[in-house]
Amino acid sequence: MRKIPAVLAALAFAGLGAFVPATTAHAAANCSDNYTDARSGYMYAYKHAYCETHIGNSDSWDSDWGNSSGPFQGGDTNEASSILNKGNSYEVQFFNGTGQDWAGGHICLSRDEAYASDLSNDDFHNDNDDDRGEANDAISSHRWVNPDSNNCDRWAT
Ligand SMILES: [Ca+2]
Repeated sequence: MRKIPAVLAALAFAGLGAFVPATTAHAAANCSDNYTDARSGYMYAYKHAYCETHIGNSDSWDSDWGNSSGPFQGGDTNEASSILNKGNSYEVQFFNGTGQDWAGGHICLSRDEAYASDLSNDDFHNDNDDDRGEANDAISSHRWVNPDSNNCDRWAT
């Protein structure tokens, strides 16, 4: 369901509810509900999968989720397990590291994808081993990037 826009996903669940395990339907509906309620132009991060336990949100950038400034601070770093993009015109690029050089491992979340409900399915772009999920509990900064730019080498799903 992650490839389907939130509105269509909601419709699909309404129509196919009898065929979807209740736990899966509830979990996916949570990110869908959060997306509906999210502020336009903002990105969100959550401590747990399926958009449970809000960490923070921002219409700006933050080069260090572990410092004491900006929208994400202190214990927010290395905590996100699901993410959401309700931006108006840009995609969100998340980084394993910190700093305004915006270097190192990254993963992007598109507005079309809307949310990644479980980062244990996602790796940073420079992670080419066979393990999965290294983006989970490992995001430490983010910025908005133009969808026409070549900044994103991997996309969250
Ligand atoms: Ca910060």
